[in-house]
Amino acid sequence: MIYNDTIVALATASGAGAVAIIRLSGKDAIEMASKNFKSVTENKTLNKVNTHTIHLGHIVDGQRVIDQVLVSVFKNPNSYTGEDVVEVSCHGSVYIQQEIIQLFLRKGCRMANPGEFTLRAFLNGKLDLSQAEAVADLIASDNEASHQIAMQQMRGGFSSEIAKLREELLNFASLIELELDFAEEDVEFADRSQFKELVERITFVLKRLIDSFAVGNVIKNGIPVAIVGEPNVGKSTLLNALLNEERAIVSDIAGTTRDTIEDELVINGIGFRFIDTAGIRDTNDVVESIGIKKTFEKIEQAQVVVYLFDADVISHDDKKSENIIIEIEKIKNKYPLKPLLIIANKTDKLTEDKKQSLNSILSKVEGSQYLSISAKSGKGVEDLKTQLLNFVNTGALKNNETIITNTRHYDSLLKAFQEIQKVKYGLETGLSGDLMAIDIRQALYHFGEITGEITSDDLLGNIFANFCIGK
Ligand SMILES: Nc1nc2c(ncn2[C@@H]2O[C@H](COP(=O)(O)OP(=O)(O)OP(=O)(O)O)[C@@H](O)[C@H]2O)c(=O)[nH]1
Ligand SMILES: [Mg+2]
Repeated sequence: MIYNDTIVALATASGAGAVAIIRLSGKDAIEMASKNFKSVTENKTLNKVNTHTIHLGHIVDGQRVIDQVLVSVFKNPNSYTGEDVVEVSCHGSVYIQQEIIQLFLRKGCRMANPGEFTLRAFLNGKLDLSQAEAVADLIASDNEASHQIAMQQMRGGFSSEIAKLREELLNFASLIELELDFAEEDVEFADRSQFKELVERITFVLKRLIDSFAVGNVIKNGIPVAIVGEPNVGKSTLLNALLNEERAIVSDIAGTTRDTIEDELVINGIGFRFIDTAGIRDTNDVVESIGIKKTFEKIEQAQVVVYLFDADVISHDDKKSENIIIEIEKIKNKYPLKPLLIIANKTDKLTEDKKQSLNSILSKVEGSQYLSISAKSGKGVEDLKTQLLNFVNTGALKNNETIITNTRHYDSLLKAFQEIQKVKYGLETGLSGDLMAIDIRQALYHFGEITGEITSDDLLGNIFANFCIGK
């Protein structure tokens, strides 16, 4: 699929800026730019310059000078798209950007579709599909962790891991298929013990990649942390303290927060999404009870639960403190696998003897991690952030292992894994070569889906539609 037309788009963000870049790609890119460019150096035309050079001059439309610009020329195949590419750096006024783009459209360029430059790069073999997808992730990355993962994927760490396994598997598939041609002679070209070893290795790698999706997914989307507890204990105050802004309304009226409020915060390069919820209690207020129902839904969706209680109330009210302990046990029973952090708030109000009784209450919530803070003064909020980081398994990230963040890859890996399990079973049970070859081909198919050896127009359309125009 080689394109005949030349595309144009603004490569920089829309709106006014110091400089804007307009990018052209396609077989007429250099010729078109050349016809509308007047170099400051006499007798210089763009269609005669060397590749990877930059030229000062003016974009002109007949006699009319539109702007003074710098033009970069990249000749195929050594460009981002693999085609001839011209980048015009102009002054960043929206008017100038539009004038230059309109000019090239009049001269026969077509407006690029979203992601079309990267699509062409993929079709010309400049990057594989998972690398192309990483370009979009890289542009979307807004913290250290998601940046690191996208960067690694774009540089081909993941692709080469998959490609290597695919190639080894392909070798065996060929050998087994060769055996089929010599069926009468009963020969074995494919060494079964070596093949078994390969299948084990592939299983191991696939499992690691599939498991990494749990981490990758939360890193990409932010780790959801639900802040829950009875009304008036200071949940909204804590959200504000974490974000360092007055995000949620705080008041001493119980039931202030009725809907859930969410906001993001990056802690040490990892994105967290904090969810302030309506206080949990039995209520007859219809609106509030809807909010409480939502609270449980939010716990369900959260990766970490922060349970807040009012240390001041607890330390002088035995009945209340008993209730709190029951409440905590309830959450633990309902969500046994969810990391739970218990927080005593309003410790600024505590006198020395109340602190004693608080400690004895906290010792009853055994097996849970707890912290004492004052959301109002901010005391202990930094410790809370440290605790939250401890909950996140960032081991894989630190070790620079490949982490899957893309649902499409996850899907293909799962399917490849299932097929490989069939192959493994076939090997153990001495399945005939022709049947085994079918399973291997299936596994190969799913590997190929990831890197783009196997694609369909629908799939490509879906992937690149999510890009911005100009990339
Ligand atoms: N002294 C003290 N007061 C606090 C602290 N945290 C919150 N408060 C006060 O407690 C009251 C309730 O705070 P909110 O943050 O609205 O409580 P909430 O848990 O969001 O309450 P609901 O939304 O009704 O469930 C407010 O008057 C806060 O100023 C604290 O650490 N120390
Ligand atoms: Mg609130």
